[in-house]
Amino acid sequence: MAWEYPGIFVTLEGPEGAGKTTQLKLLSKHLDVLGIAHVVTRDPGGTALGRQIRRILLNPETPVCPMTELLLYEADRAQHIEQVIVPALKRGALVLCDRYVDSTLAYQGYARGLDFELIGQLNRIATGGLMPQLTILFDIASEAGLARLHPGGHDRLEREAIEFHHKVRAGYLEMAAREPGRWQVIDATRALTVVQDDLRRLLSERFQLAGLAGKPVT
Ligand code: T5A
Repeated sequence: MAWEYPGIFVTLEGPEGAGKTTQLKLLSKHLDVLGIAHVVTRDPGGTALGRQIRRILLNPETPVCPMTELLLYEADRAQHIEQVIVPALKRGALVLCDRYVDSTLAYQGYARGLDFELIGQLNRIATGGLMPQLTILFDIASEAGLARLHPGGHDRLEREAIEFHHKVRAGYLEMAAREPGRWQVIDATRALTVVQDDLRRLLSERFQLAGLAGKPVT
């Protein structure tokens, strides 16, 4: 499908604790300095409705069946696409989204074991088929990522068994290998500033973002 918007759509993916949120904050500050119009958003929770869905999804006290889980992620996404992502792309902004449809394939498909065809269909229904132009995988071993997170305060997904998290990571690596034109993999185990350099370089190589790469990370 030809790209139909003046904006640019980039998604960040990865296992727990890979550092996506931290990297997006650093990048956003730098984009502000450069005056590049951008929107940082996240899936789930990029809208007011989505923040309510996110609380339900991540609450460790509430059991959620696999199909309910899938449908809640997709409901969040349908709202997010219509209310935030597509309007920003129409305005010509760079949209940087922390997780998107590939998270559903990794978590509900590879790890939870739900049917990939069904997930693909629901992803298309929720998004109208809108796919990112670039997806960056922040790759880290599951144990190392989980060890970075707050001890004792893990959310419902973070509390899954380590085998679940291994499947998530393996799924991501498989998807990235299968579609190298869209995916780029960053080694997320390195220092914050090194990872940030890589992120800026990848964006600059792919898109016309004046002055993004090659400046010291602050
Ligand atoms: N999910 C999501 C599904 O199951 N299906 C779906 O369809 C979707 C969309 C979302 C959960 O929902 C699941 C996936 C998730 O389990 P979330 O809180 O949004 O929940 O989950 P994450 O995106 O994984 O958030 P995390 O906080 O766990 O990971 P991040 O954002 O990758 O990591 P970040 O930046 O918060 O960093 C974590 C810690 O590591 C440190 C940071 O300071 C922080 O303390 N850190 C580093 N330390 C050392 N070196 C570095 N390079 C570091 N980078 C960060």
